[in-house]
Amino acid sequence: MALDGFRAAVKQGSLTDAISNVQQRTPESFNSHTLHIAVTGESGSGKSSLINAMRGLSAGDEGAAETGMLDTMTEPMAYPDPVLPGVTLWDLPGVGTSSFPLDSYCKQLNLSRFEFYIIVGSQRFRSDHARLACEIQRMGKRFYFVRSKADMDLDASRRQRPSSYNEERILEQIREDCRRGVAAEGVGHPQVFVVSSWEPNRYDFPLLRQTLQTELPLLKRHAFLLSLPAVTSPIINQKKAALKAEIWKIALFSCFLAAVPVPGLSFLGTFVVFRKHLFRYYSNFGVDNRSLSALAQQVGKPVEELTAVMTSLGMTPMTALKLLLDSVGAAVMVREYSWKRLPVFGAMVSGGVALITTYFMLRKCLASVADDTQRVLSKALEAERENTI
Ligand SMILES: Nc1nc2c(ncn2[C@@H]2O[C@H](COP(=O)(O)OP(=O)(O)OP(=O)(O)O)[C@@H](O)[C@H]2O)c(=O)[nH]1
Ligand SMILES: [Mg+2]
Repeated sequence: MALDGFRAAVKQGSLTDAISNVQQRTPESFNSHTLHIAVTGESGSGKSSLINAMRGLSAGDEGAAETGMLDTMTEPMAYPDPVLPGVTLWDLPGVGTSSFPLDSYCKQLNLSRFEFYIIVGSQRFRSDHARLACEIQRMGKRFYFVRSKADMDLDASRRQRPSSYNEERILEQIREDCRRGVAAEGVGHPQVFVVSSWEPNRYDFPLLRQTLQTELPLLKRHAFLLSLPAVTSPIINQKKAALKAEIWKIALFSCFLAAVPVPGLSFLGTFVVFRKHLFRYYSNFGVDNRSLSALAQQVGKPVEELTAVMTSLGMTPMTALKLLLDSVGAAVMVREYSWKRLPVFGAMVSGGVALITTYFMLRKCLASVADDTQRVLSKALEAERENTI
């Protein structure tokens, strides 16, 4: 997917243009992107059978995923969806086995590399599912919860209470149990489907396929937005490196200014230089007040939500003033005290302090403005994701 316009806007420090570039993309522009869907869940819950059913295959057919009572799977296996364009279904080992205990499951399988998830459960909603749902939420990603083996539940109910048997009521009870379980993890409107992979024409199986098909362009856009922070990071680092390379020149200027024998000039000069460059960094990266307001408006969020992630705001000129008072103040005292007796020594001390203070403070500022830019962009993209679905 062409990202030149987006990259150029970030490089120029125009975050609003970068977000406009994203907003202007039509759903069709994501068609070429392959959505990687991880089918995960407890061991033996019917993940592989679900993938086979989604691909119109039965266990044992050529190219079908391995199913059975034994958990032998160690590596995720990829299966292209034959109907949905640009969809790869990944059959994952079950969670909570001796090879894949819950605590290390996400890390072992590098779960974050997938873009969308289907959590498959075959019994009551369990804590393993809750943990998986939480982890997926934490990554800013989405999932469907599929409750499999509905045929077994219905069968059991028919045998136990044949007189009061009501298929739709039982299915709704199962859906409700799953929804409650997922919602308890803070997921607003969990999408729950009750299916039987043995009967792909019944229960919620057709709805699952239909929903996936309908939401596909949005899910692909969501995945695209999630991939952007990784694209912006090297651009911001490059900008940071370029600005960092010139800090020593600015520091040298402060040093000369500090050596001039005018009382207070050292302090004032360093402060003015610092203030000028701090504001320059803000506008260079596109996180000055005006740009932030425009960006917030563009993504439909209050500006406070964007500024909340910025740590460099603690480095206002006033705080810098305080810092400078502490560090440069000492040098000024030395210089002013020793000026008459040891003028060269005085000038060297105040110049040296101004050089070191300016150099390290500007480096620190630059690093935090660059980090803030990455965080603000991620926040703006997160807002865009919320606007997507
Ligand atoms: N009755 C019924 N049995 C099912 C259904 N789906 C899967 N099974 C059975 O459940 C068992 C496990 O199914 P798999 O698809 O291998 O489950 P899995 O989640 O891939 O298992 P692991 O990969 O070992 O974690 C198999 O014996 C399947 O035949 C279903 O919808 N209904
Ligand atoms: Mg399997």
